[in-house]
This record gives sequence, structure tokens and C-alpha cells, in this order.
Amino acid sequence: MLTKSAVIEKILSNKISSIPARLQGEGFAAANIALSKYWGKRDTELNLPMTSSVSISLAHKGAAAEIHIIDAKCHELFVNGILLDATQPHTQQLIAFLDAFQPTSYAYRVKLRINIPVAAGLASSACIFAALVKALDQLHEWKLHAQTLSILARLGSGSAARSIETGFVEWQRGSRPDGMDSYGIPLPMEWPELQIGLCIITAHQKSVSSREGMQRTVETSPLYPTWLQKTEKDLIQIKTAILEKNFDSFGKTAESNALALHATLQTAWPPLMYTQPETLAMMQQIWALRQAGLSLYFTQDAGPNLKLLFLESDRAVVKKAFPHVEILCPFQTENRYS
Ligand code: 2P0
Repeated sequence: MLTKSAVIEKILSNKISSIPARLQGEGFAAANIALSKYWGKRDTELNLPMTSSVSISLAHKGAAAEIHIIDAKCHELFVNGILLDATQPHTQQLIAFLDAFQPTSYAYRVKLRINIPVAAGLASSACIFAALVKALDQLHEWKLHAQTLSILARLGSGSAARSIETGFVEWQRGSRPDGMDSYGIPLPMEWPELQIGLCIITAHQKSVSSREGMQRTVETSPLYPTWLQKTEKDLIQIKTAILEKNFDSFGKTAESNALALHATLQTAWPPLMYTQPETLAMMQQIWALRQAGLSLYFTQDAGPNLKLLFLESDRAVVKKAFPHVEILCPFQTENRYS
């Protein structure tokens, strides 16, 4: 099994120098929400997925990274102005990632500004690792192609492969053992009327990480093999629905994909239940509204929060039913509703 460092060395081969080209690098990456999900790895070291997945990026919601070189032995990481505790697993994961880039005679000071809750199933790790990679690329003037940046981001966190680009992004599973064909590519389709509603039920950190949860599911859920077959079909169906702007097929497939994912979680052992009573109450409200004729769907990731999927024409009705929803328009640059 190849290590992260070996892949990074392969990519950067002659680009790593003892002194970075600049004193500071910056990068922003939008969070992304999977419509057909990534759940399960064929290589746990390189975060190579069992299946391809497709996502939508969340416009201005994401992470901005600023990286400076410091004359120190250890990296310093700040999130929204607060120094991270180096003993925490999340911090250690970030430190190990930075270490893999082999800074020798210096360390990095990383300042992250994040405008979504961290580790609550809102794809925070995806945008953090993607923003880090963009900032490192600028700092060192590597000038890497987006696909290569996506490969590097994936080494930090699988779903980060989908946060280098914006809009609809497909993360191709790939088949190579070194993962050089497993990266995110933007789909050339836009859907300006598409709206995403963020419903924050809780912003608390989840007790079981996605990393641990997906491994447990792969190893113990009797439904996992069925999930693999379903998600491959769902991906094709979602891409077709995007192409044809068939919103009901799009929403139905995304919602069904999320529910199937949670069925595998609940049948893992020990069971994994990210759904809270409030999550379920909101699902029932969505289903009742749909029964009454509203084209409203949801998706759910590894947390209790739901993301609503609907079209601009239904915005007022959705806002009335869910007054606390934050509405994002992935394809409208000004984000006038946010
Ligand atoms: C996704 N999730 O496709 C799925 C759906 C959560 C539910 O990717 O171990 O943080 O770092 O590769 O990327 C969350 O998992 O996991 C995730 P690692 P990651 O968005």
C-alpha cells in the first residue's frame, strides 16, 4: 500500500525546494454536498473510494486558508482566530497532512476562516483540506493543475477531492492503486434555479467521525453490498436529471441515496444513528409538503442536519415552512438570498 508521502513526492518530485517561493499563500474552497454519496474506501491510506460520487458546491460557504512560513519546529493552526489544541484528533489529522509536504527547516502557521459549523456533517473537512492545498500551491508556486490539487486534497479527506472545483463536481473513483485517476472534475452543467436550504438542527461535533463510521459500515453492514450497486445507478440518474433539468428525478434520487446510506449506517454494528428526533420530524414535514404537491427533497450526510433541495419558484413556500433555513443559490454569484 502506497503512503500519502509517497504520492505527494511523486506529484511534487522536482518542485519541493528547501525554501518556499513566497512568505504567504492563500486559498478559498467552497464546501460541497454530495447528491450521490461517497461512503467506503478501497484504500484507507489514500482515501480512494469504492464508488464515484457527485456533489454540488455551496457558493460562499466554505474555508479560506492563509499559510505563512514560521521559524519553528511545530505547525500552528488557528480556526476563526482560535489556536487549535494539538492534542485533539482533528488537529492531529491536519498536522499530519501538513507534515506530509515535508517542510524541513520551517513550519507552517495556518489561519483558517470557516463559515460553516465544523464536524457536524456539513462537509467542513472537505473545504478545509481543499483550501489548504490551494494555499500551499500558491505559497510554493507549484502551479498545479486542478486535477492534481484535487488528488492532494483527497489525501487529507476524501470528499475534499470535490471541493477544488465549483458547481456540480464528479469525483471519479478511478482504478489505479496510486489514485492518480481518482479526482474531482466539474460537470459542464449549470442550474441557476437550484436552491439549497441548510437546516442546522445542531452544530455540535459528531461523536463518530465519518472516517470511523464508513469503515465500520463497510466491515459490518449487511446492506453495504446493495448500497454499492444502488449508488452507481443513482450517480448516472442524477447526472441525467441534471442534464435534462428534471428536478423531481434529481431530488428523488438524491433523497433516496441519502436514506439508503443511512440504512447501511443503522445496520452497521455497533449501529450508527446520526438522525435525531428533530431530523425525523423535519423529514416528515418535508414528506407531508411533498404529498401536498411541493417539489421539495432533502439530503443528509454524516450528521443530524438536513439540506433541502428545491427550485427558486418554491423559495417563498420553503422559507415559510422552515423559517430558520439558510438558502444558498450555488449558481448565482451574488448569493442575494444568503
Ligand atoms: C460524502 N460524506 O459523499 C459523504 C456522505 C459524509 C456522508 O464524504 O475519511 O470527511 O476524510 O475521506 O470525506 C464525509 O467523509 O471522510 C463524507 P474521509 P470524509 O460527502
